[in-house]
Amino acid sequence: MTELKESYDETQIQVLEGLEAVRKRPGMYIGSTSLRGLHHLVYEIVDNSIDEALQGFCDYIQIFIHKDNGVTVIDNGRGMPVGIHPKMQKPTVEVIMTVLHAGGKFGGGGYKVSGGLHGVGASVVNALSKSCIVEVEREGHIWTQSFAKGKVASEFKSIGESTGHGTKIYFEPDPEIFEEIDFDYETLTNRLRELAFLNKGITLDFTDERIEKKEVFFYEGGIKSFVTYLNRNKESLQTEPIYVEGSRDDYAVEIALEYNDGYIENIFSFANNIDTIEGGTHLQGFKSALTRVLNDYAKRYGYLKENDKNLSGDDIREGLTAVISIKLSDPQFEGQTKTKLGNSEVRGIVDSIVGEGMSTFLEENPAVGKIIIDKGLMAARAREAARKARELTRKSVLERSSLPGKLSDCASKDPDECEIYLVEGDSAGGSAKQGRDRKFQAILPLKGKIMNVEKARLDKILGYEAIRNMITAFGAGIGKDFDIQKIRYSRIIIMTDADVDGAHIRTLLLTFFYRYMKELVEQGHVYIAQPPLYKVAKNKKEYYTYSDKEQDALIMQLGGKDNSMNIQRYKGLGEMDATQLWETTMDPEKRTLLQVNVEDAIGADEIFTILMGDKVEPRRDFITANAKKVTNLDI
Ligand code: 28F
Repeated sequence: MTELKESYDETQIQVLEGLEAVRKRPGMYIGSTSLRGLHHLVYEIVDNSIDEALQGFCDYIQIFIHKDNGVTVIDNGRGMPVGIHPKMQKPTVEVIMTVLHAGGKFGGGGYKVSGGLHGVGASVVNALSKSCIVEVEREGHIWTQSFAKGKVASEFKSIGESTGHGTKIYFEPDPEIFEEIDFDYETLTNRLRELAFLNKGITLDFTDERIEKKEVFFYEGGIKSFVTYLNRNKESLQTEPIYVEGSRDDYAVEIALEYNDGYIENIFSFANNIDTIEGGTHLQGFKSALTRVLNDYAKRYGYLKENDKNLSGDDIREGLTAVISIKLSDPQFEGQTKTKLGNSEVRGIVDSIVGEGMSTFLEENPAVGKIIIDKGLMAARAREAARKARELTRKSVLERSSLPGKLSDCASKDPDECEIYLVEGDSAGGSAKQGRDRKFQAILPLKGKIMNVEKARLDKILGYEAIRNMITAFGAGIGKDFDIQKIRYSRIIIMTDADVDGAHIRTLLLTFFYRYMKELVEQGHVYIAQPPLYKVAKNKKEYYTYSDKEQDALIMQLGGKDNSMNIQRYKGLGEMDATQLWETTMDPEKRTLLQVNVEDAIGADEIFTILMGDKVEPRRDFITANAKKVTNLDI
């Protein structure tokens, strides 16, 4: 046996062990085997095409979801190299598809952006696919090789001639691995749209053959178009977003920003096309540059006098929508979910690029400068009022004795087992109080209308008793002071009537939580109680149903409507007595709760803006298009 042969065998064994490991513990490589992990497969492959595009060799990517949930991705790049890999002594395509981490660095120079959060590439997708076929057009030929569960199923060979160039990968997710293999149209289009925004000039052409739908994403303006898109349902204060780009060494920075007439700060940051939900040094650099440049500008042009206090970062970011995108060759991701950019050198780079770009813009566009500074000055005045109001609530939160009088607290003080019902109206509140298990269930009746927090600042919101009561009862503060560690209940349960008013209050509450106690929603602490719609009594037996569909089914089951049957339709919680409310809606053994989750912050912001914002038209469109979703609160 020659030495070469021996090392070949060794690498062969390593390859098998590598992909075996992926199949044994898929979660380690793609996060999970749920829908999220499934979609990750598509992102891995598309990211490889995007990498090819970022190096300047590809501008068109097609994505197909076939009827059986097989996926094809095609790009018009150079095509994977078709020669023999010098070190591995086998076709490079086979190496890319079967060796874990192969292709980690693409060529020289360019950013290896690939891999979403996990950066593991095509071999992982191959390992987790029942079948996978690669086709490469390059050097006058069409080349192909196929695989099954990561193992070679056919040798790499030419199957014809072609003058084209590019890479095509077909894969069929392995149902032995994934809990579900049904791709979600919205999830895919949202990510593909985002990729098109983040990589201007690239066309992402998506076809879902299951529903015969096609969408093409292409944005000449890149993240500038992204900001326009994010603000599309808001009243913008500018004619177009401000756009700044620049690069230092291996770092390419782009930012786009636009103010709207609202009060919400909406900044999305990305590093190598990955959504850095937890922020990081690029975000810090952006914020510090923006605050500095705008204060300098305000001083220089007399908006702020010599002795005036500077505008705070929060003042300056009120009503700001921005996207920050950085591409770098060695990103360090930190934080709980590995979505925080850690590279310390990035802070100064982004700060200096944004600082220069923004200064130049303001000098050239004083009218926009005035609008932004005026907005910041208004925010500063309101902030002072809000600070005073917040101080008051904080004091009352600290003194346990001053829990709201309306609150019927539970006996337990262990947040993990405690829950609080937010109940619409005093009479339902009374039944809930009587019916509850006071060991772990607290009741807070909410009287009157909750205000629309989307249209007001914190100081005004705190003027509402219902809001103050919630803040005090929860015990975790609000807004910037909100600290989820201090929360007194692990489940916040909204219990409203099953009518339009109930739905309205529910939306208002959710908006409030999302805007001012975001972690509550993000970490799944918020629930919607499901009171029954009907009670049916027949032969001394009582049945409760929770939807019209369930009701129809029950009546069928009971042999159809007749005189011996008594049907009651509940119009409000107040029509149930304490026992009924407990049995149908509050008893953990019997109730169903809808957990509110906000997977996608961009989508969530959009829904709240549409539902609660000023523009009537998008709201009407949204409600008609999503009538079902809204009632299910499937946000
Ligand atoms: C449908 C998915 O995977 N596209 C790809 C390329 C192009 C090259 C490449 C890929 C070189 C050193 C491995 C071509 N010519 N689409 C894709 N397009 N991989 S994947 O090279 C692989 C690396 O180690 C390519 C010259 N250099 C690179």
